Amino acid sequence: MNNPSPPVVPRILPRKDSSIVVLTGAGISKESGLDTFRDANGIWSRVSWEDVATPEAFARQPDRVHAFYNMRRARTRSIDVQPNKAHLALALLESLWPGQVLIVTQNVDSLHEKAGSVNLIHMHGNYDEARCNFCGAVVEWIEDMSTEDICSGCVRSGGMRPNVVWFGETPMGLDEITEALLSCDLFISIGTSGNVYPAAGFVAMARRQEQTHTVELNLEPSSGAMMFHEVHHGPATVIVPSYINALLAKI
Ligand code: BV8
Repeated sequence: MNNPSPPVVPRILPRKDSSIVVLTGAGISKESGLDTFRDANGIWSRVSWEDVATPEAFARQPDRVHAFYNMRRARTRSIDVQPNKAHLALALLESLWPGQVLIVTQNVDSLHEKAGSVNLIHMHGNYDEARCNFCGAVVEWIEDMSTEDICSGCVRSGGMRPNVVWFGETPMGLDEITEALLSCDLFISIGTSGNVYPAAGFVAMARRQEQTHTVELNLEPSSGAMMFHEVHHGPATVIVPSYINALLAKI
């Protein structure tokens, strides 16, 4: 039995009425069985984002883009992919913390919702939804998608796409996210490499406020690790519950 990891000891404990913004990336879903993007055998090591995650790619080869998202959506819906202790710790924080807790996820899976998180923004969308390129209608989508599918809004086919944000497209919820970042007391970044903007710039935005404390909880230092006041490295299912429990022990 390997030795249990030592508990994470927060360097600064926020006031009980503090507002908290949490940014998550693919690393928080890794221990649920979903691949990250830029790790050694990550998604972008097998397929180029220019071929499957841009509007140009969808216009050029929609079937290939649909196949990419159909495979990932089906993987997420398989029974062995469930929220892990890190997702559950964040849902517990939201339910018990006296102050405001907002989760901003770059992930397009629904594991935060399944863990019980409610105050949640999918800034890169969600592949459990489809959007019509013609009329903009957004509907829940759990099966495979193809160019044959007909929009329930405008009744046209060929326009249905995953409701995700591709490179070069504007992320969702930016006004609400910016407002929360510029007024929060604690910004926590979990499971993201800090390579994709504007999310990678959120720590700098949060630090514009003198009172905001910034924490990175990641398997290893991200590209922006030096921007954080406090960093803890290890698997999310270990360091996130440990950090959250230390916060909740204070209330
Ligand atoms: C925008 C789609 C303007 C959904 C994704 C040149 C051309 C075009 C664009 C640009 C350009 N140069 C810069 C840009 C901007 C571009 C960008 O940043 N490009 C990068 C590559 C340089 N950004 C955009 O285009 C964005 N839009 O800028 O619009 C704008 C801006 C502001 C205001 C108005 C308009 C749109 C970006 C969204 C692109 N869509 N995906 C999907 O298919 O999933 S990006 C993709 O990367 C995912 O969404 C993913 O979430 C995101 C970030 O990746 P991470 O989540 O960080 O995952 P990664 O694998 O990188 O890292 C995982 C981390 O976890 C690692 O650090 C690892 O150590 C850690 N980890 C692993 N295991 C664990 C763990 N941690 C804890 N525990 C573990 N067990």
